[in-house]
Amino acid sequence: MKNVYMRNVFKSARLLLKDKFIGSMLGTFVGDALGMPVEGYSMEAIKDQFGEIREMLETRAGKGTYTDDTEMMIGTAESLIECRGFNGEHMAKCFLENYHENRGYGGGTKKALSLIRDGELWHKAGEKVVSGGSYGNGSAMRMAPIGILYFKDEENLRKVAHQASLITHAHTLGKDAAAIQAFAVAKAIQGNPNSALKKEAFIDALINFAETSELKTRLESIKLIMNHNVSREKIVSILGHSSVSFESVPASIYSFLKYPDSFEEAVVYAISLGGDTDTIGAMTGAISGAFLGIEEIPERWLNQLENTGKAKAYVNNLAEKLWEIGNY
Ligand code: AR6
Ligand code: MG
Repeated sequence: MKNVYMRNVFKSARLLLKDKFIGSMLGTFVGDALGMPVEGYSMEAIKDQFGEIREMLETRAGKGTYTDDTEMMIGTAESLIECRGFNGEHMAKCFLENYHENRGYGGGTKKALSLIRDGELWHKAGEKVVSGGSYGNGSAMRMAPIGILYFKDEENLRKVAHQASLITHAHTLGKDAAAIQAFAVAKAIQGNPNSALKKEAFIDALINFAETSELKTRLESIKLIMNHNVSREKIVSILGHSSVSFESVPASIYSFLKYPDSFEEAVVYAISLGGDTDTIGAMTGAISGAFLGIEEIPERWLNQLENTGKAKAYVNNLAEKLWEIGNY
């Protein structure tokens, strides 16, 4: 039996839930920071230059630096806490207040936020970014707080995920991917880390939840391949690893399902796929952290997270507040 299981066996269900809330939000942060230095690299380039990414790398911005993924997750949580639930205008305001150009925002998000800054309504800007709205992963990446707060309420979770996505990503695929990512976090929160994850039931729930054929098809592919030895190359050719949401969300779900009992292995694997490594790392970290809890996130990674401004302690605190307002 793994140590993490032994630790959790002696914890009350309520405290384990708190660990899982914190695990999902700090899991996002850790995956984001670990993947950031190799964002945009191919799988081969990562392998040639680093073997695999198992330590926080030094970058110009420092070690353990977070990007837009974590910054927007923080804004999402702040707004849910302050409003005791979803309020689109307020959430958009939080995104704007937290915005730092140098955190590496995607083009669609930048445009939506600048339209809102110039006076556009929070629910209209996302439609004006590109015809039909963006289906980038910029809304799915920030879903941990929604997945954890609404983990018992599937239909509210979907509604809130869609609305929160709409602020920047209005495309049906962007909204569906965001809701699926939030739902994956919710299902992971519901899971008992003291016994092996029921992988079939997990992926079946996600397949049933998906509303678009693009996402349903990829989730069905995951179900077919998840118990077989499939090369990374093949995984990337089947699921994709780019910053479009219907590739990176399935890639993250697959990474979690490949290593459900190890946060470290799941996130290292996610980043090894290359492409949008910080966001695939962040979304894998959100799901894995929600299943296993904060105690299973390697301390050496947590200790290297950037320590200025709204960093580790702040994110930890937001997760605790979400746990408190959920009244579990
Ligand atoms: N039609 C064609 N291509 C699209 C469409 C569309 N409707 N929507 C998105 N794309 P974007 P993000 C493609 O710009 O989601 C940061 O590193 C298009 O190629 O909305 O906010 C974050 O951390 C576009 O460039 O950005 C994320 O990891 C791409 O999807 C990442 O960037 C991304 O959509 C994306 O952030
Ligand atoms: Mg990214």
